[in-house]
Amino acid sequence: DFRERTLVAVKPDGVQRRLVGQIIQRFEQRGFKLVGLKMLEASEELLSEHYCELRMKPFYHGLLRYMTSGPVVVMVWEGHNVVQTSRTMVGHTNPAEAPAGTVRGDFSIHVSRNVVHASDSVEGAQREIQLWFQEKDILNWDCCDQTSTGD
Ligand code: DAT
Ligand code: MG
Repeated sequence: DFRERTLVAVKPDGVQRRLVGQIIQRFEQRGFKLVGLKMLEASEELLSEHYCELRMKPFYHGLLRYMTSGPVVVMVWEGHNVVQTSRTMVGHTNPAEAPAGTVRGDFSIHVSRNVVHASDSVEGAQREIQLWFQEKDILNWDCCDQTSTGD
């Protein structure tokens, strides 16, 4: 499915460490298509929905404090197998177990400051995209090498 979509977010530490450009570059370079992008300070309400499955975890409150500590950059990326490939590109949740070459393996050392989020399933991605984006803010566009200039 070439229209598969996933949600990727640069977390507050990633924004503060000026890693947004490098993270976007990796997804562009791989061949995925950016169809949604915004920067915001996420509310606790939004994050508690986003991380609803983790509500009972001991790190949950720290996670919400971290995720509200500054702006995040949230993106929707589209392309063949984008959910699974993004997870591979992002690397293991715990950066200590993330290989070099992955975002977490290259840019982070601690599980509670792991720089980036990526949806973990196609269904999860759909849920998260609906949560973070309005339909009108996700844009369909065609590549210039596949369309006539018209002039
Ligand atoms: P992922 O972000 O790789 O999908 P997850 O969904 O299991 O991982 O957890 C969401 C975030 O919660 C994760 O990126 C960082 C934080 N987290 C997970 N496990 C943790 C732990 N053992 N200690 C501290 N924070 C943790
Ligand atoms: Mg997750």
